[in-house]
Amino acid sequence: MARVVTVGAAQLGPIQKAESRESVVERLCALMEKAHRRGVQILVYPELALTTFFPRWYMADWAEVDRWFESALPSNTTAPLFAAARRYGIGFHLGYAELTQEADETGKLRTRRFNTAVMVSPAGEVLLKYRKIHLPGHAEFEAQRHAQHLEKRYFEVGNLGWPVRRIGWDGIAPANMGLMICNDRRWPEAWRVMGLQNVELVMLGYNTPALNTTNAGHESPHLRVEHSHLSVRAGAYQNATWAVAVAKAGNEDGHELFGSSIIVNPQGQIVAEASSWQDELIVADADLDLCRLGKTTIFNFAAHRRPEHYGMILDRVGARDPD
Ligand code: ING
Repeated sequence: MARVVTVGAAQLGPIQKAESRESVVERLCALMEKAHRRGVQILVYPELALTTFFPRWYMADWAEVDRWFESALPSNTTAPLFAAARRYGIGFHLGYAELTQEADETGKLRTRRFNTAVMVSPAGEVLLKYRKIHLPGHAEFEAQRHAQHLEKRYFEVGNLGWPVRRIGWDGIAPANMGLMICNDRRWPEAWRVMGLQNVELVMLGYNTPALNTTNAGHESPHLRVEHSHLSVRAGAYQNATWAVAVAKAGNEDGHELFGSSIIVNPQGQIVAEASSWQDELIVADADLDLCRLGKTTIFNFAAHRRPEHYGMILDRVGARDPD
């Protein structure tokens, strides 16, 4: 019996600083209603899907910063999305800024902030949670930049690893699902940690500037999309998994993010791609058994990997010239 799951990528157009959460949640629900009409069973929203990409702004006042975070999910504001999921029987992935009171590795209870993504069942249960590990950009204000990219200031490095979990519910075949977020897609390590857990469906959201934030000119717009697609296609192919990569796109208060959301099969082929920079739904029937070919031949890790030669990948952080 083939395990086919109909997945949807719910690309979001721009969210302006001034747009309310309520308005955004209405947009998310409208996309979910459209997904329901298209027979979607799992719907993937972008990274930080409830707000503008606020790390582009320097904020000195932490009370102002925390207004971009969720201290509970669901909350009164996001409850309509959870209600829609129950109504339509759709599971969904959502990226958001997580504010939590939690002990750190020293055992000290304190306020902690993460760039987080969750996979939620139609019944509203959080089945999988991930906190972004690869945080790009910088931690302090940099005057020369056309836009800041302060994820290292506002978020801690994620502390949940890259968990993969076999997830199913009434109506869909169980699948090994995993999450990553945005910049993670550029690092093969993130894909391989999930590949070693036999992941079959990787879900990721992204907010990626269409222009280099220092306007240094390199990596022109078409290359930025190409590098995003290259990363996702390579990760999916080299770990024989489906991947859904979903953008928040468009011009947010004068700063452009590119769209080009894609659904990629375990052969690394793009099977669906968004064509706008607005709210847009793309859909694909993901036959999870397509993962088997790669996992049992070219990427049969047990048969072909040689970890005894991979030590440098763990031992070294930065690159350095040969001795
Ligand atoms: N955004 C970007 C991303 O990794 C970036 C940051 C852009 C890094 C372009 C490198 C090149 O897609 C986030 N939010 O990680």
